[in-house]
Amino acid sequence: MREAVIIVSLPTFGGSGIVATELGVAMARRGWEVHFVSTAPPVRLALHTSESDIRERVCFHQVATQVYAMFHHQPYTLALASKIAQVARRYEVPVIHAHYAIPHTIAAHLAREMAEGQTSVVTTLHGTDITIVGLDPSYRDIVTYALNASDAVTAVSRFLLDATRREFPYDGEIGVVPNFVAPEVFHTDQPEAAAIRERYAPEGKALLIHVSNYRTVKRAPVACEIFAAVRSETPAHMLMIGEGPDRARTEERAERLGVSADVTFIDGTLQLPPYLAAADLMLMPSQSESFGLAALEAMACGTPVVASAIGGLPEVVDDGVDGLLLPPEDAGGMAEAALGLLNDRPRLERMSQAAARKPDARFPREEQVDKYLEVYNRARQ
Ligand code: GMT
Repeated sequence: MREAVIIVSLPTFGGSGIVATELGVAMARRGWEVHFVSTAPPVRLALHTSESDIRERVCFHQVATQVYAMFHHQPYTLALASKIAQVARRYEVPVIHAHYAIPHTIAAHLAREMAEGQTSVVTTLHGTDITIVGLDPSYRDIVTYALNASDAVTAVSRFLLDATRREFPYDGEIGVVPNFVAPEVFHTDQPEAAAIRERYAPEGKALLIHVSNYRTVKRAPVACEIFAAVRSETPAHMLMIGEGPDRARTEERAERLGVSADVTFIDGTLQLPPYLAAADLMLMPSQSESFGLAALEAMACGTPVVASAIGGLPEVVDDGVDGLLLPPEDAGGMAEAALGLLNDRPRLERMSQAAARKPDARFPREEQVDKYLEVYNRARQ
């Protein structure tokens, strides 16, 4: 098979786009021709463009939607399908890999029809496409169609596989390919971390971090509540990193809790790893999380997480070994757990070391890329 793939993903600050980008980069390093199709260049692609393999083998194709006043909502899926079909035809690409079932897989199916070539469609389910958006009555049927018309389907965790089986009439195989991180980017050796610590948490203050795209499911205001409880017992500072719809509400919550002077909000475009490495703990009180890529990124930088025991997080975090898991509604318990660790530095250090080993030991990148390649081969048969 010609070693070329079209990767369709969201360019925004979110896990599915990051995984799609890192997969494309890893495939290009293996000699594949990679075509990203999206509305904007993938967020993390710039981290790798100094490599000649990436510059030569990766191409970004921008989807532009014409804004026409007659439409209340611009038909983005159609523009996306047209662009995928053009790329598939022009470069004779055998595989379209859609990350997130809607609208990406639907656009991929349309593009396949339009391109009239021998193109396979692979769908990777990332989470809310099944657990939240896909369950909405207006989307359930189209997600069911997206699954059944795909040549291969993968999910990022065992949890997501089970949720898909439970909620959707789809009997085909679902391969589990967990998320992974780029080890050359996410690791413990981050020289800028010391200055970040000095700036935000001097004189032995504890430094906590929350990273999210501020959607309701992330419960960012609850992260502030947990922080406020921690700070009432010990000197501490919190970094809230990211952008999204709940950010203003979260800032308001910090103010109401009287901790805004000790909470720094930073947008999501910065170089994340030094901030992760500078922190003692990450707080992730999500209401749902199919995998929790942000937790794995923190762990890779040696920062354990105090997180919700929900969804795919127990597949990522070994409770008591490299992080702590509590029921999502137990914000008080999460605060106590965080305080317990901050007051027991030798235990925190052991957890930090175990966390740093986790991505490579349990989710090595090359192993996950091999799995995706097997899926592409299966989809072609
Ligand atoms: O929820 C997000 O942060 C974004 C969302 C996405 O589709 O971009 O993330 C989902 O996919 C990530 C990558 O596979 C997973 O690590 C996240 O756990 C998952 N989010 C949820 O399930 C809420």
